[in-house]
Amino acid sequence: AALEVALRAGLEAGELHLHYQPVVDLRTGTVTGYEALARWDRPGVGPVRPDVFIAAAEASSFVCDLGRWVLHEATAQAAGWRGASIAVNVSGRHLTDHRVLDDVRDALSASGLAPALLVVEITETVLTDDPRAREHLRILRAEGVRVAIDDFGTGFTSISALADTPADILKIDRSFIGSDDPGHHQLATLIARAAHTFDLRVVAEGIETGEQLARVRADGCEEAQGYLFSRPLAPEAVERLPAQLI
Ligand code: G
Ligand code: G
Ligand code: MN
Ligand code: NA
Repeated sequence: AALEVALRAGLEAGELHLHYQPVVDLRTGTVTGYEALARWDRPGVGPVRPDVFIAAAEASSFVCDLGRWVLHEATAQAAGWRGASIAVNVSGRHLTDHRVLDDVRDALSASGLAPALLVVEITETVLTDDPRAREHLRILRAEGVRVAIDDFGTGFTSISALADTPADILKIDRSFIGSDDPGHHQLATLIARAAHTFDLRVVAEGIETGEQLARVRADGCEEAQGYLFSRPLAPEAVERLPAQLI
C-alpha cells in the first residue's frame, strides 16, 4: 500500500511519463505506430519497474486513474505523429470498470485522434475472467477502436477461443521469439497460423536478432517490435527516428 500511496502522489506531481516503442511493418520496414509504456522515475529512488508499479496500482481502482492518464497522454502525443497508431496497455481491472468506455472516448475527443489509430492492448486472461471485459471490447470496436491480445501464448487460452475473441491483432509473446528451443519456434508458427485463420493481424514481440526477424517473417507476421528496431523511446527521440527501420 505504501507504494500505491507514493504512486498516487507521483502521478499528481508529474513524476510519470510515457516511452514509445515503434511497431514495424515487416513488408515495408516502416514504422506503423508505437506502443506506449509507462515510466516512473521516483525522486530519490530512481526508476521503478512498470510491472512493479502497475501491480501496485491494480490493488485498487487507482489503476483506472492511472489508465485514464495513460490514455490521455498517449493519444495527445500520437495525434501529433500524423497517421501513426498508438497502442495502450489497459489493465484488466480498468477494462471491466464501466468508466473505461468514457475514458477512451474522452481521450479520443480531447486529442482528436482517429479511433482506428488507437489500439487497446489487453492480456488473454482478462477475457476469461469477467464477461464485462468482452462487452466493453465489443463496444469499443464498434466505435472503431482496435483491440490487441498482448503476450499471447503465456496464459491458458486455447487456440479455439480465438474464434470468438473480440480482437483485431494478436501479439505473440516475446518468450517464444527469444527462446533457443525449436519447440518454441514451432509454437510461434502455429500461433501465427491460427491467428491468421481468424483474420487477426500478427505482431511478433521482442525481436532482438536478424535470425529472429527472418523466422517471424517466414511465419507471415505482419508487424514486429523489439530492440533490433528500437527500444522504447522518449517522445523527443521518436521524432528523430528514421522512417525506415529495416
Ligand atoms: O515497459 P516494460 O516493457 O518494462 O513493461 C513491463 C510491463 O508493464 C509490460 O507487461 C507492460 O505491458 C506493462 N505496462 C507498461 N506500461 C503500462 C501501462 O501504461 N499500463 C499497463 N496496464 N501496463 C503497462
Ligand atoms: O507485456 P508487454 O508486451 O506490454 O511488455 C512490453 C515489454 O517488453 C516492455 O517492458 C518492453 O521494454 C519490453 N521489450 C520490448 N522489446 C523488447 C526486446 O526486444 N527484448 C526484451 N527483452 N524486452 C523487450
Ligand atoms: Mn503491451
Ligand atoms: Na507483450
